[in-house]
Amino acid sequence: AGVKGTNSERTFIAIKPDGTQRGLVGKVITRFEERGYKLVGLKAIAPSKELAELHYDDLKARPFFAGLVKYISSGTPVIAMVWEGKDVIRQGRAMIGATNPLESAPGSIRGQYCISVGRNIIHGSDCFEAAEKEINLWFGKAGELIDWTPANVEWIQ
Ligand code: 3AN
Repeated sequence: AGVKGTNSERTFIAIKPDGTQRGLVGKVITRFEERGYKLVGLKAIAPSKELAELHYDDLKARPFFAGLVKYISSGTPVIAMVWEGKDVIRQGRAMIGATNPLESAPGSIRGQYCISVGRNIIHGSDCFEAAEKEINLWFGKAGELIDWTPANVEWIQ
């Protein structure tokens, strides 16, 4: 997940099947770009059941787990991304908003686009360890992430 606490910190962000179906991919990407973050990995993937189960491994005891895995591995593309920049893990979570739409602030992504906890359009790593695990899980193959320097970086970081 890059280097924690530096400008090269990285997080895993995914637009879930409902976000893709609702045509919210561009809006989500725009928010991260405009905030000042750098896109270092991006792919559309229809996750297998196994990948969905590994991704939500820590929720396997929860009653909604089977339904969650079915929804993530439904065949509709998940837009998997890695974003890089200062405090991107915590800022990403703040931009996404609370899990429960009743608690997600109106200006956040979920606060603007979601009304249901089970269909909350986007995922973001919740800590450095989760980011490491998730980036490795979704972008584990060599060459899938690209290091590059945006022209305007000194204005942002
Ligand atoms: P977050 O996505 O904000 O990190 P988690 O990790 O607690 O939240 O939950 C992961 C995903 O599981 C949520 N994004 C949502 O899709 C689903 N989920 C969480 N709580 C519920 C619930 N009570 N009922 C149905 N689905 C849920």
